[in-house]
Amino acid sequence: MMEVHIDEIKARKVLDSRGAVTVEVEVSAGGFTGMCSAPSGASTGKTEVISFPKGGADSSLEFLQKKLASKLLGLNIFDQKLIDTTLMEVDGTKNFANAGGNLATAISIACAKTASYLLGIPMYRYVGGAFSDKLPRPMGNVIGGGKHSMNGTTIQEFLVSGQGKDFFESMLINARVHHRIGELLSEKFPKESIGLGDEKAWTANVSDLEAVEIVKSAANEISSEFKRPVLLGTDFAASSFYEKGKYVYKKGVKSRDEQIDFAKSFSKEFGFYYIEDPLDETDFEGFAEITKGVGSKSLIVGDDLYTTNPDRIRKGAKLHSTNCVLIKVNQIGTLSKTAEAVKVASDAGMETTVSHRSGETTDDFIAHLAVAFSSKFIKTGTIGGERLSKLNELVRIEEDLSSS
Ligand code: 2PG
Ligand code: MG
Repeated sequence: MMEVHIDEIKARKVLDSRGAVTVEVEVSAGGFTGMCSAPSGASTGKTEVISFPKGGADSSLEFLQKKLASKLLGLNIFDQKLIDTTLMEVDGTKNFANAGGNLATAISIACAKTASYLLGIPMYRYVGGAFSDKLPRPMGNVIGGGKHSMNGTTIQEFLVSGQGKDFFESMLINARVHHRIGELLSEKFPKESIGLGDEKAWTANVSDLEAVEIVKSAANEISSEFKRPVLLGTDFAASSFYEKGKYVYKKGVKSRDEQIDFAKSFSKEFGFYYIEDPLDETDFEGFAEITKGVGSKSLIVGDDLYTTNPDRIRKGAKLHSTNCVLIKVNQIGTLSKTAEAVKVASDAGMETTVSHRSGETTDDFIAHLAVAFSSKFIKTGTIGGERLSKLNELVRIEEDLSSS
């Protein structure tokens, strides 16, 4: 293995797209510096690592200065596994309670960027290898609610995925569906102002079923205009409205069995291709029931269910809980563990979707990871600078791939 030692690590506080404090890290080795700033979720899974220790980002920075930096300095930048195990060992907890998962994520990714700069290759190729050449399709949030907005739908996300002739056209289709939904909502509510949620999806006082209709009709229109298919998706984020064994919607309550049937109807009746977290994060068996019912037609995706944790994905694979796994680095805290999660999923024949968080930074590392991991989708919004930094980077990657 080539050896170039880490000679400097700097970290600072910056704000994310919600205006919340997060950390940005710079790692230098051999005259090159990689930088990464970590995102944060709002509908976090119970088993994901914690973003910040009790004292917040300041405690993360103090931990870096007092405990972590001395152990990382001098390590070989190309030994990502050793860097990541050092992060875990020095933290000393299972959930990055001392360092904070956001600091760990930012260091881990910054190291991979520095290594790729030293080699003079893009990060997707450093992480994915010589044969990583598959682009994901964009899965973009167009109407949202749940924990991402005030007074929106109970279901957290209604998504679309344009199947354009190239990545640019796919993301343009998603943006056009988003625009069209804005028009449809203002026709429906001429006297009300309509807003955008955390991920820049529309948020309005519509029921979940009204949202289904609006998304379907806008997607159909834009699909005809472009003469390209537009897939429909949803992220229930069901744990966020699960209370004492029931699913509590703004309008009405569903039992577990009713929720399972409702989730299946998204595939069977409404024609949705992508269905994320339709049940509470502990219900591996219920997920399996949905996958058994509609998994041949639709992707059933585990996010809070797995929290990018290889052991939980192994359990889901054994039980056939889902046929797709959502991948978020800061749910598990390191690139090595994330790559292991992807491997477990792929070995079990499951697809992966690399995802943003609702509180994002303009960092584009997930664009590179989606290509490195040959993921089927990248879920990263439709509009908004912090979302477009990833989407536009994929346009550049597509160009890079077609010229190589
Ligand atoms: C999700 C994500 C991203 P958050 O649930 O999939 O859309 O939300 O980052 O709030 O967990
Ligand atoms: Mg989710």
